[in-house]
Amino acid sequence: MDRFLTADDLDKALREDVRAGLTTDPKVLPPKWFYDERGSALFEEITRLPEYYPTRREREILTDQAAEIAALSGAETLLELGAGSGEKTRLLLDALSSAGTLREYVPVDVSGDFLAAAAGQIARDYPALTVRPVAADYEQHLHLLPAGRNRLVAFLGGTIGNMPPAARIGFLARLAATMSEGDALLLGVDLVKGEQRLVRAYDDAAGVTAEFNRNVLHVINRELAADFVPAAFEHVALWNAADEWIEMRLRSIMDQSVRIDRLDLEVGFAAGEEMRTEISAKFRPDRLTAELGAAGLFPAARWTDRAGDFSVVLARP
Ligand code: AVJ
Repeated sequence: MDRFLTADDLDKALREDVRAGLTTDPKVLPPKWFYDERGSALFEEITRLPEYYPTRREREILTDQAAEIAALSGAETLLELGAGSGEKTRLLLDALSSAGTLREYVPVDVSGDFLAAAAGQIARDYPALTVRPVAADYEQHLHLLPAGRNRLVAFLGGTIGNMPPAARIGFLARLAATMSEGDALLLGVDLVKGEQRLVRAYDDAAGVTAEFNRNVLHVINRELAADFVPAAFEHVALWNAADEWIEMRLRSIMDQSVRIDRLDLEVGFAAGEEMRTEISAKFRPDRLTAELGAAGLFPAARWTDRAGDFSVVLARP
């Protein structure tokens, strides 16, 4: 496995993010730290909730369109950013294998351990494929990913919505800079829709998303020897209409002070104080086309599910 990111790098990044985020006003934590083993399991549970439609809608699109995606891309390499647990991956691998062009699968993820396990399983199930996992942060290491002809870069799930607009535009431009003629980006984005459905998707009745949100506090407790009491924070999900994104926050239910030993830091929270833990931007097709175009990427095809909730775009440099 190629490793551009070690456990030490991750540890340092977490320390920097937590120190910076808890010493600024308003406080903020980046969403990438949700996903330890428990957080990843909670996210899997979210994808099966009745309120959380994006995963089902994207699966519908990929199921219906995989053969066309394969034909249009003619991909020899599937490079997957933020390699998930594999269901969407398999839809694409099956279609690209049937099309006869695919040789190589490159899953990219920050978690080396998770990646090794997932890649091993894919390698067993697709013996004709070269599987080459890369432990990397796609916000930092795009230029280090393996080059090749006719690559399909898949960035699915709507995860691009976690980046604030400036970061997103930088990311797309850096990605475009690594792409050549014959390469394509397969991008999944959630679409703007009525506020109620959006908020419910991020504030489910069973409270799984609330637990997922608070999981970042468990991660900080374990990794940085902190003493957050997760139950002393309540889950908040709101639609920011001006920016067209969902925000998740953690609201302190009382005046409290938290000690983060490994940072030698003491942080106070006022009762009612809110700390932002995630944005999940929702897109309008025209705005997405404009953003892609600004990065030098041009949609060759776009699909939506039958309900019009989610969109997958195939874009080329
Ligand atoms: C995995 C980033 C696409 O933003 O919808 C789910 C994460 N957060 N519920 C999203 C998430 C709360 C999810 N992504």
